[in-house]
Amino acid sequence: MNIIKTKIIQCAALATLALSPLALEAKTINLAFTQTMDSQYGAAALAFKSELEKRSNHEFEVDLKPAGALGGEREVVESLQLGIIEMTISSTGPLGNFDKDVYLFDFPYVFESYGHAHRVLDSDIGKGILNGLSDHQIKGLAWGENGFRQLTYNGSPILKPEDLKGGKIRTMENWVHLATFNALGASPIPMSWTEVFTALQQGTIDGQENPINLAVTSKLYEVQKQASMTQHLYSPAVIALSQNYWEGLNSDEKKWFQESADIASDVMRKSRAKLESEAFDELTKRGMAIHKVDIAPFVKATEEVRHSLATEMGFTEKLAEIKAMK
Ligand code: EAX
Repeated sequence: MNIIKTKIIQCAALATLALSPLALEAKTINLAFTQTMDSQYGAAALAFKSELEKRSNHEFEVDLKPAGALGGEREVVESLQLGIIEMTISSTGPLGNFDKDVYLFDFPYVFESYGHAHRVLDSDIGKGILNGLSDHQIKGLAWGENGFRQLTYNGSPILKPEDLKGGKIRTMENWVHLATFNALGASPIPMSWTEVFTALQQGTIDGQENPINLAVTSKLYEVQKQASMTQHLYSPAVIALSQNYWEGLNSDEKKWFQESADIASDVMRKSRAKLESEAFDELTKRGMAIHKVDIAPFVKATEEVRHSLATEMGFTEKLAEIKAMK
């Protein structure tokens, strides 16, 4: 082959490459979360991925990083603020440390049902808090759902606050939660979720609290014998982007991200409901004893947190507004 012919072939190959959509390099987004792919977090992340990739004709690709692959929730939120990680679906547990207003959702026995929680999150109060995250370099796209938190533990059944006395219960890194478990008489230990399974296995802690379906997807039944349906907190999740990343998107791209997050939010609520309804049978089958409890004494024991602490934080009116939406 002579040199001219070779050049022509090379040019043609380059031209094809330039026109081919494969030659456009997709923008990859890391989406980090601490729970497994079979949890409601995994379901929401998959929904977001498929919606965004479809809408953007694969101009964006979403790389899912489940099970704490990029760190615990507090670390991931910090990385989002710095623009090191693009996206997360996180419980709001660590968010109050960055934006005080999020603590409003951390008071015990404020939400009475899922309907109540959804009404609040979808109202101006919920939207205001979501939008306020932008002041802290976090773009809250939508509320997702973690769920009502229940206790799992080893030892004798916990049916009233006195049974919790001295129990080493892991809480999220959230001081309203810590105050709540202190008020209940436990010895709370704040810890990242990524360390909980090992801590339960080694007996560093006696128990933990989370939506009951996470005990199935995270195999807590391997290290926990009992569960009590204390329903002490409603825990939202946030579907969030690094604010920096958001600001770099054009208006079409922002629309794709927003629509995909709205769909993921809906998927997350539905997935939580399904997984929670299946969890009781599954955990019983796996050998855990699940106790229904009278929550009245738990509500009473945490009264002080809802009063003094809420007053100190300037939340009295907002909490009353939330309670009235039940
Ligand atoms: O995001 O840390 C926690 O207990 C969270 O609820 C959990 O990881 C789900």
